[in-house]
Amino acid sequence: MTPDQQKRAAAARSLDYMEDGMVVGLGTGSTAAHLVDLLGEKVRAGFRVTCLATSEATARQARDNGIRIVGLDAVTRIDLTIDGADELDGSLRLIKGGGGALLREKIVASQSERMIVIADASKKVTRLGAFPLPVEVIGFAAPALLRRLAALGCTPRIREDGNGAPFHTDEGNLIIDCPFGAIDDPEALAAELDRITGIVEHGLFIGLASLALLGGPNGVETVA
Ligand code: ABF
Repeated sequence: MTPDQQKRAAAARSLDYMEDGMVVGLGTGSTAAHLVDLLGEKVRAGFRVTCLATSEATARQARDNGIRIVGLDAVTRIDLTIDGADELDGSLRLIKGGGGALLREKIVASQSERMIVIADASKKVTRLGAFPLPVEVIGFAAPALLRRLAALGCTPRIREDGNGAPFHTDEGNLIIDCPFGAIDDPEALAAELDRITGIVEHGLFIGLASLALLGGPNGVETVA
């Protein structure tokens, strides 16, 4: 199986956790795109689900697939969120935000009764940090935050779009990518980042996911 087929297999397995009538958060990224595609098939066959999207891209894809997308004003609970990840460790701590949607992803995940991660098996690591940690910041604060983040032990860079201009998130903020190499204490780093004014949110997702479905060469592995 190719990595893309492994992602699709993980996405397909996650549908087993979705029940008729649920309110579901839909993630962002290529693995989540498989999920939206597969869910669309079920919805067109009569499955009923109400969804929140974690990005404009996912919202568009879902609507194109006939999936009902609502905002947080329309629901009082989210039963389940299914989303991808850039890295996850054995304790289900995640790095997310490579796709630039970490803020809405974390808002939706933190409002959810349950979060399931779907990914190909290459995303599982023993130690988080090889993937540069995305940090979403207010543009005005970015120059000062580059210095603050460098002092934490990385060489931070403002993310660019494909044309060499700063990349803007769906909320109009900037992303600073922080290659830490290896993060010894993810909880401590998350707490440190939470304290810095001007940082809107960061890509360390800790205590949010309760299950990961990882597509690999021998099928889908479950990490709980
Ligand atoms: C989103 O998409 C992100 O938080 C993460 O950055 C990325 C994972 O992408 P993919 O599924 O394409 O590997 O879930």
